[in-house]
Amino acid sequence: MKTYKIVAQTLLGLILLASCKQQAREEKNIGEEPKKPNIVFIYMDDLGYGDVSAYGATEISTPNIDDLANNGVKFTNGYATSATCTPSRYALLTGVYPWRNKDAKILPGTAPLLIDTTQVTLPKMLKSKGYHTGIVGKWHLGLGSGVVDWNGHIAPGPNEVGFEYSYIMAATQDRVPTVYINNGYVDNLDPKDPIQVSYDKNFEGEPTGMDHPELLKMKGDPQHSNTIVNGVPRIGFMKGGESARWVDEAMADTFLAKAQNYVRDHKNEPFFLYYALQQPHVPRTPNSRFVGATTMGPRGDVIKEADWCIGAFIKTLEEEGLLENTLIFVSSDNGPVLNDGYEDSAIEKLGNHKPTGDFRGGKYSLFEAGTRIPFIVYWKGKIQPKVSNAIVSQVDWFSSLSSLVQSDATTHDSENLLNAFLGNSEEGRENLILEATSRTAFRQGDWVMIPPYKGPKILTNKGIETGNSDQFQLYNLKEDPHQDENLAESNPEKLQEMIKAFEALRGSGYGEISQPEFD
Ligand code: NG6
Ligand code: CA
Repeated sequence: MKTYKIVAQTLLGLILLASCKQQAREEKNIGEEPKKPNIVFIYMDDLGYGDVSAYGATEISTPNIDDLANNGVKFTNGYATSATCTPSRYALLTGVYPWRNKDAKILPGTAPLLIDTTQVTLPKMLKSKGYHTGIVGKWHLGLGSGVVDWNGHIAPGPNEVGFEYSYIMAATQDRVPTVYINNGYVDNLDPKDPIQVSYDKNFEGEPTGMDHPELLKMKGDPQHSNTIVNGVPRIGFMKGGESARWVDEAMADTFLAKAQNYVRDHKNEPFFLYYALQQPHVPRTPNSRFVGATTMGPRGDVIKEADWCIGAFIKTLEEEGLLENTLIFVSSDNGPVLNDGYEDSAIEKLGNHKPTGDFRGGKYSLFEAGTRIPFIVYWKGKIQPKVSNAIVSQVDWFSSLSSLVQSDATTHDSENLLNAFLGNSEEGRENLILEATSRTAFRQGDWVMIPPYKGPKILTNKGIETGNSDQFQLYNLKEDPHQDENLAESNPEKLQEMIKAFEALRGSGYGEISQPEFD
């Protein structure tokens, strides 16, 4: 009986002590500045609107992305600024529409840095507000300022435009150099085996996919048939750097581990992490754990792999006690493509899966599927789950986050849509300029206007319609999301109104551009 009394008293004491401490903590918070949330971008490469089960996919399930979509704000009118990678990433980091910079096109692996080092960038802005800033994954915004020596300090690059930590691939998984770059230095490089890279000509004695098809585990088209690395032929030529070459099947785990370590290393300060996954861009090389995870072959399997990585990454935030204090954006740099240069049976094994959802076009296209992508904002405990139809663009992340951290940095193109992103408002943009391979189109309200452009109407190998036409095109997305009925002739007033509003923002001369061939 006595022992029972002592235990009960001790327990009561402990409870009282705990509640006093809690009260003290709460009191201390009154009048304090709100704590800065960590900010994370989870950015996929070529993931389509219809590739995610929360966005309607039925033939593939993406439970970890779905968790974020279903417990955050799931945008149905969310856009990448461009239907290809480099321009979208440029806009994301600068808050400037990519068509304002004529060099913001798909870059070779040897291209110089596209962002001016004096330019305001999202990571610089966050850094000025006390954030630590890091990038892990795909860069594709150019490196250096001329001819790069891959064996020395590779700069300027991410570290010169605002990132304090960078662990990147230079361009794309299908382009040389096929090495990771750690804060400006090629990782695991043996100085006795220097790297040389060229996009003009091969190095003597180096086998290419063209001359040595017997060395290939995956066949490429002529553009993807230069230097062979790990049995995969690439775009561009490379020699040396054997110990530094990445293993494609380990790339997802490599980037995930770097992203997780970044979180652990910086958990005691506000951080911004741009985690740029490589999937499902070509070459699709799932880790053996995911081979056969779907019936769709490598494209489906790498989507499962990426979804798993996202789950593992979120778990790390949770384990570190950071999930309630981290604002997470999940999206993709452009729409989907099946055949993008390698024979990996993406078309043959597609089955009933619809990567574009109900939209027309795909990567490289001015039709909706080029730029309408999954767009999710998640903040555990702070954002009420909702589906939002507000028109939002990744170019708006800059000004919205600037507002969140109470910076006064804004740009002409980037709108402060913080309330929409946090699910507190349905108000998005009134209009938006869309871009695909340097051509531009205009969305305003429910309407889209595509000016006439020269060039192929369809990329035949890919089966993707480009949006090119001799005529103006006008669609009402509310009634006709698949853009089947061109209303330009039947509604000339609306067409003129759209052209006028577009030209007021874009200027004239936009019609001179024609689409380069991507087949
Ligand atoms: C194209 C490549 C394509 C892909 C793309 C970049 C050819 C014919 N096609 O030029 O395979 O690498 O560039 O994709 O070379 S992106 O997602 O980075 O924009
Ligand atoms: Ca891409």
